[in-house]
Amino acid sequence: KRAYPFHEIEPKWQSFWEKNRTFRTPDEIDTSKPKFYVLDMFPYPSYVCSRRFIEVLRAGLMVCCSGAGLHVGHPLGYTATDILARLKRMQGCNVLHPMGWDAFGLPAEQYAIEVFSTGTHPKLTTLRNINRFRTQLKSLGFSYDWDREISTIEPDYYKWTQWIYLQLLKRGLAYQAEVPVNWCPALGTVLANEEVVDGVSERGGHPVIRKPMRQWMLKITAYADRLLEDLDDLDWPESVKEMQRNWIGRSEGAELDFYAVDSNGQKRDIKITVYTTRPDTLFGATYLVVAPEHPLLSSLVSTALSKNVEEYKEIASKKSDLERTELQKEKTGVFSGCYARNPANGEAIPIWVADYVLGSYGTGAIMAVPAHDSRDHEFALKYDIPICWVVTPEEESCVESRKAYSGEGTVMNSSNATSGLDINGLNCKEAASRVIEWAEKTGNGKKKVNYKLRDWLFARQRYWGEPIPVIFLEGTSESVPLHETELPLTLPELDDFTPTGTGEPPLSKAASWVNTTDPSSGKPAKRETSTMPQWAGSCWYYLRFMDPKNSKELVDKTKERYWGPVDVYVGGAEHAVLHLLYSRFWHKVLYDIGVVSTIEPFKCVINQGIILGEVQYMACKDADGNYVSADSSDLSSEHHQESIPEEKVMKSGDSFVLKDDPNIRLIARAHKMSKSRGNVVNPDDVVSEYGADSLRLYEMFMGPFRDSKTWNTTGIEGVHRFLGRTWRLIVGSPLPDGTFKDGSLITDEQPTSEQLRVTEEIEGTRFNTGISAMMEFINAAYKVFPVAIWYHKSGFWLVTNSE
Ligand code: ANZ
Repeated sequence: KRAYPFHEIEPKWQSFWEKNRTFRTPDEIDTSKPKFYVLDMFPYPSYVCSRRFIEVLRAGLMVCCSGAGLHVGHPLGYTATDILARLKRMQGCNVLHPMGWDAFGLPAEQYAIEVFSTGTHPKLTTLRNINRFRTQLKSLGFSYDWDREISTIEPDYYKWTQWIYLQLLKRGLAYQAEVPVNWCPALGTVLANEEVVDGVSERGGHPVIRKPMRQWMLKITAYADRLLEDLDDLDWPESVKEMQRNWIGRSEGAELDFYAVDSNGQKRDIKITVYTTRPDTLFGATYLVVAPEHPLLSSLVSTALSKNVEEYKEIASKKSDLERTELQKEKTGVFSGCYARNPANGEAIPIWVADYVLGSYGTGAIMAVPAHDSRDHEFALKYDIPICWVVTPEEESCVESRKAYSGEGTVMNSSNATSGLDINGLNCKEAASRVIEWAEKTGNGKKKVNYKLRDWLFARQRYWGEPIPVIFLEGTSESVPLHETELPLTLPELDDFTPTGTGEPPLSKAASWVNTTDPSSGKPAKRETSTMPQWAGSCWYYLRFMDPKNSKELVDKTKERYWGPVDVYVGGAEHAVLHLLYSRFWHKVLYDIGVVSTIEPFKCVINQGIILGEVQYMACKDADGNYVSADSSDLSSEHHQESIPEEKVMKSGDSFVLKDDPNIRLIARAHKMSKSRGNVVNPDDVVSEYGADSLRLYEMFMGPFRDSKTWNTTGIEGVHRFLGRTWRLIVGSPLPDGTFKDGSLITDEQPTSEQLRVTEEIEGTRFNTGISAMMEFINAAYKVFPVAIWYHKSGFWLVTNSE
């Protein structure tokens, strides 16, 4: 039996494809044919290093630093899109299936700084990583049109990223503002809210603090409603759409005005406006809370309490928004010494300062209704503030349960002759509209829609990014955009690009680049020294693939109209709110200025599942070294765990046991692949041992494409054998003269039902079941054809099957 010679087959075809540019999509195409644009989220060609990995590299413990590379998660998505691209080509579509590099940004720069000495230019490390990624992708046999390869760090490309920025400026969608930003001292830059997770930087896990700074912002909030509404018609995972909805966070309510009062109950000239989604509970507001960063706070606080409040503000400034708003966290606050008048019933209620209210949301102040909001309830109990029930729950009362009732019901205790407001007996919805109506009539407030979405902080104090095409007239903070003809504004060479630590961007060190003149007035000017954030280049790259070499336009209109939007976009679920929201925003702006013809960039988005490392089996052992079953009731902390190799493990029902002693149940668990666990599978190793097709086929066969799956080496051997059998059935059997010839199994017949089934499964992206169908087919074929049928130029050959 002949071994499947993938070592010969794969390089042969890969170089054939390369030489003949087989998968090239020509510039001029027959546009009467249907199109199919299938895209992978282009990779970030930089290793996102763990701290430990960097330490190991630094200590020289790793002999060779191969740097970046693909992990087995990449080929999962790339194989799926490759299958779709090949299928659609066979079905007669014009297919666009390109690949490129998202190569600017913090991780790439951090990689250059941390792994190599500060003298290594990020461009160097980035280009090297790109070369490695490209070689790996080619060795996997993907059918990309390499003629369309783009990289976000090339001036030809970022010229257009800068051009889009100028359009944003022109439309007032880019502006400068002094805002409290997420400052990361370790990375020496500010970060977007989306880049801060649990109070630390998403990349690297460095602490982040809040600090006011003057920054470029993009007005994504101006598109909040459209970003929300247009989600409905997209063929995207429901979970991603829901994450975007929550991120945009639209809520309807009211802004209500409370006036501060002095100790005699006299109205002072300080108006505190609160945002509430429950105006129906106005009579139940027994205190107000202002955020520690509220601008009116200093004028509210009594001298006796100002030291208290200052200390509290200091502590709060060190916490992240997430920490502050976490429901489980104990609420803290300090009394301001000041009172306000509830406009509905005239009562004076205390004003507190508490960090569970955020300065950046709504108005930064709330009316607290402890009876009907759990945070307020907890706070009121802790600080002994009255609780006033104003909504009767439909079911049993919550008064005894000492819990807030936040549901709907009938309003009570809510009538006052002086204010003229009476909402008793109404249901919550009616009551809410009545309160808004009353507030608008009496000048106490108005209806208000709020969004959680914030404007996008669009500047980084880092070197490795697109320069922002703006200058400042010397001595002023007046910004002047570059003229479009001055683009691209290229990034200057710098020897030392490390962050300065002061917030002053590294580019400020490039004196000859920074100092320039304003072309229209001839006056001296300075360039903006912050760069664009990592996400800029990826916001629009899918458009450039349609027309990658155009030097006159971002994309030719006719080409865009033919190829847009992307039909299938495959990538990781981690991009649900960052990249996928930002690019939708830019796309809509480009739509508004007539650059693109569709309102959405990606018709269908699919998230591939995560590939977990091989299942690891652990046995429990007691202090004397005896195995104890994992389901034993007398397991205690004295027991430790021992890793058991797979060959000593046996399946028993739903669980795993020791082969030698089936009474001993084991713990079986799959973990995320990580260097520290030592369970990382390197795709290069798999390719050299089993071939690219085995890797690809295995990853598609592992399970449903969207689910997370565990790696299993036995599984890859299985599909490798299947490939061998298939090959032997079709091309690998000897001819009568003992030689092997290229050829194909020929039939004039209609497609078999298996063939149709495979097409259906691929179109439904159920690759694993499609492969099962092929396996069934090959098994059946071995039974039906005792011989393999060979076609040769000189006629037909009948060949005895070798199996
Ligand atoms: C009174 C009230 C009574 C509230 C009640 C809720 C329940 P959304 O927009 O859905 O997130 N809130 C307003 N601004 C806030 C801020 N800056 N930081 C923290 N909390 C804030 O929820 C809006 C509700 O969250 C508002 O409605 C307000 O509390 C609180 F029974 O006002 B509510």
